[in-house]
Amino acid sequence: MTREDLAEALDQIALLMELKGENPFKIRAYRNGSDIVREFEDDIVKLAKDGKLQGIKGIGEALQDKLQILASTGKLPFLEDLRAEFPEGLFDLFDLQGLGPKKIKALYEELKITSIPELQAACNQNKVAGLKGFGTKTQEKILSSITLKQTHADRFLLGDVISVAEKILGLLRMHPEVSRVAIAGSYRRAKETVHDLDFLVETKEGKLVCEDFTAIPDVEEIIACGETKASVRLKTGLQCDLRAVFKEQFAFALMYFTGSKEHNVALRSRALKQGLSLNEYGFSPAKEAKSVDIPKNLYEEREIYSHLGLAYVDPELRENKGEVEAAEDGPLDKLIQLENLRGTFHNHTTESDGKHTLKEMAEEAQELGMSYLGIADHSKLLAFANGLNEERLAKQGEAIAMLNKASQSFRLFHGSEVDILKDGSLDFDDETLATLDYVVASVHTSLQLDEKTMTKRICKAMENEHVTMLGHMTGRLLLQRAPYAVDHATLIDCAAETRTVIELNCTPSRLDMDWRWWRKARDKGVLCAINPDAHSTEGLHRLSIGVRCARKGWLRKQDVLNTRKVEDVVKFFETPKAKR
Ligand code: DGT
Ligand code: CA
Ligand code: CA
Ligand code: ZN
Repeated sequence: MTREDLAEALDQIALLMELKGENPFKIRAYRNGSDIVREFEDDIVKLAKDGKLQGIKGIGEALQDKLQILASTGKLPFLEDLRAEFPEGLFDLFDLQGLGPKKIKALYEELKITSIPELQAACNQNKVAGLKGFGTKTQEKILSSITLKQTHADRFLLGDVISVAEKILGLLRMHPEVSRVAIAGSYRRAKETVHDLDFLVETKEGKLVCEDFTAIPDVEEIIACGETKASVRLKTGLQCDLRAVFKEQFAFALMYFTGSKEHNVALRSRALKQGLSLNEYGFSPAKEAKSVDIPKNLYEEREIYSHLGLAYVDPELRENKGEVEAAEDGPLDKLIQLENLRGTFHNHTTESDGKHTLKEMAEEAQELGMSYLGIADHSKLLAFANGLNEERLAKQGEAIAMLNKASQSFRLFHGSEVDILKDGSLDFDDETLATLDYVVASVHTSLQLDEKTMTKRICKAMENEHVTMLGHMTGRLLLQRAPYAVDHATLIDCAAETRTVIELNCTPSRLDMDWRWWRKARDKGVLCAINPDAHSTEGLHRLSIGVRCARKGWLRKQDVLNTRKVEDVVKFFETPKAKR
């Protein structure tokens, strides 16, 4: 029983109560409770087990009881009974974008819908639009989110699998018969979503290690287990593959299973030109080749590349998008690293929709070794996110100035995530924007505009002298919501012309602007800001995912604004855009 199990149970209770239409205060108590459990400083699982939850603010008696039962028995009859009141398939509906408990309740009660296929059928028969509170637009939205879910059914966000990947790597590393461990596949290439995790070990005892692999925690199903490979599905649905190889094979297997397939194809055809056949086990003479020396003792990927006459290619670049050609001409440019970042810009506090205060965010940033932190809370248009008006913005500026006065070694920058209105104007006037250190401009409303109108709208915002950077360019929510229609190339050109920075938003479901566009942006001289868009102190830790995406987009240290020293960032902000 983990902390997350406890929190998840409370969340589920809240959801089910909402579905039943119970008292909103009761529901809120469970929601708050799950947040508290997730963030509690001490070992809350142990406290719950020992029945020592009294006195924790926000955890009343009803919650204490349930947490204790769950922590000590691993089961919660109360929750099981609640669940039993509804058909199982109904819970899948919660994964659809834009469907909350109220709507799901209506669908269930009025149309007897209990699963995604039933909902899809009802939409197709135009039955959903007629329900109170729905309409044709909602029906269309439901249909498109079902389609989106179906296309991505078996993919996971990179950011969601990092902790389990690290955990399994750690277990494999500790195995006494294992001498080298790696994770390959799309995970190593830092794809924004992954289908499965591909582990690789060097061992003389493949069968044993495969067997032990099937015994890692949280396995739902053992798909295969043999002499050199094993495959399991975890309870989360994530598949994990293991390959066990000998020392001489390791580098070849790592290269092969890292992929991408397209990169492998390009390497194999190079090998063939040297009379060599290349596969996951090593080099061998190609069929047509008469006599060829087979290189021996290659234990590192670098040595294999070198034998093919290529410089080493970082895994993130292995998509056959020009990296093989670049590696023919000598070492590739050094890609950005997490250690290069000195600060970051787009972050929220309790002043808008963040969970932690200005001070807490600043402390966490310092804890992470940053020398500056930009605050950019929402602007007034986003009332649901508690966006700031001019007055509150000014007050926040004073608070930031105070904190800055108190510290020599750390600097807070005062910014705003200002909304780009439908016509491309901004949610604050120029006079207000001029009081800020910098401005992130983002679209959060009117997402349905056609591509041309949307592109023009965003360009207009970038033309504003005060707009330092463009936030989450396409608004995509990976595996949930399609990007809004924009012309990337035009926006990149516009950013280059107006000297507007483009954000790489590190939220695991965003990773926006997409890695496929960064090399082009970089070559046009557009600067990137790697922004966590943190809504809590925890969110600041996401920078590492952003850096991996930036690397995948071929970005170097000099292409990223937040690698600069604080005094250079100050200078950058103070310089008129045209001269930056
Ligand atoms: P994923 O799992 O869909 O997120 O993407 P990958 O790239 O991890 O794909 P996966 O797990 O099927 O295979 C891992 C790597 O193994 C892949 O990137 C390249 C290599 N590989 C797999 N199947 C083939 C194949 O048929 N031909 C070649 N050349 N390589 C393959
Ligand atoms: Ca994979
Ligand atoms: Ca695989
Ligand atoms: Zn935003």
